[in-house]
Amino acid sequence: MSLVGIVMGSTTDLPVMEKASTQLREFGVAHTLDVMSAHRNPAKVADWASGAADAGYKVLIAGAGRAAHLPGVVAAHTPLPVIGVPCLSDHLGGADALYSIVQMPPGVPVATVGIDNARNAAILAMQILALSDADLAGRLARFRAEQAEKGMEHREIPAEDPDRGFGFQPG
Ligand code: RP5
Repeated sequence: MSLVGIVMGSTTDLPVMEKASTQLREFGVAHTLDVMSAHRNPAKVADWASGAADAGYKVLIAGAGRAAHLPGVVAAHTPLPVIGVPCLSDHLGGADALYSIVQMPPGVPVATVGIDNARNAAILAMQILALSDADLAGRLARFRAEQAEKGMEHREIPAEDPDRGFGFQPG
């Protein structure tokens, strides 16, 4: 059964939203990918989002660009947590989508990640799933530990070569 439902407003968003799918696949989390637009297929979106909880989904990820109303419309039709991904378009540097998604009025939240950051949406979705899945929580903890290791570097700089430390030139 698919636990995460990924939906996007257009196939234009696919290169971005596929990154969420790749991240979920890496952790073995079953999910679906759908393309449907809040303005071109409004009835389909309402239908999909209304039925998502009964279909077994636990978290939904919705990505869209421009006047990105899809995540908010999805959130309006489901009690499930919805994570919005603002997708970059050729106008306004993605700020249009970011503001549209993050500025949901109080009462119907959409957890919003950064522009084009579908990978973070997948990680956040898995963190939500991990609240009731100890095995997934363990894998996420290992993932965090690996990142911590990659984020640090230690270099031994011999006294006779004091310039060779992260490109830092002592002044
Ligand atoms: C939005 O408009 C979509 O989410 C997409 O990011 C953008 C452009 O869609 P297309 O006109 O390329 O289908 O609805």
